[in-house]
Amino acid sequence: MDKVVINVEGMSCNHCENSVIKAISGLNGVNEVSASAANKTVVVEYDSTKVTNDDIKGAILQQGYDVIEEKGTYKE
Ligand SMILES: [Cu+2]
Repeated sequence: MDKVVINVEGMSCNHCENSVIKAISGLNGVNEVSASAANKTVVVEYDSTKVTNDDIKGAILQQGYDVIEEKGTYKE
């Protein structure tokens, strides 16, 4: 399982966190998602053979939030 931390701009409350979590959870291959408006981060645990970072970023952008940078990917 791979894990990525993504810096996301624009999340301001619980509702924002939930929309991002819901969008990413809907992608095939995503195992676990957490989002923090306070930290401006989204952490995703996923299977890289099924879903890519670009797919995940796309889901965030589609919700109307900006992806600032990918802080790092690592295997778990
Ligand atoms: Cu919000």
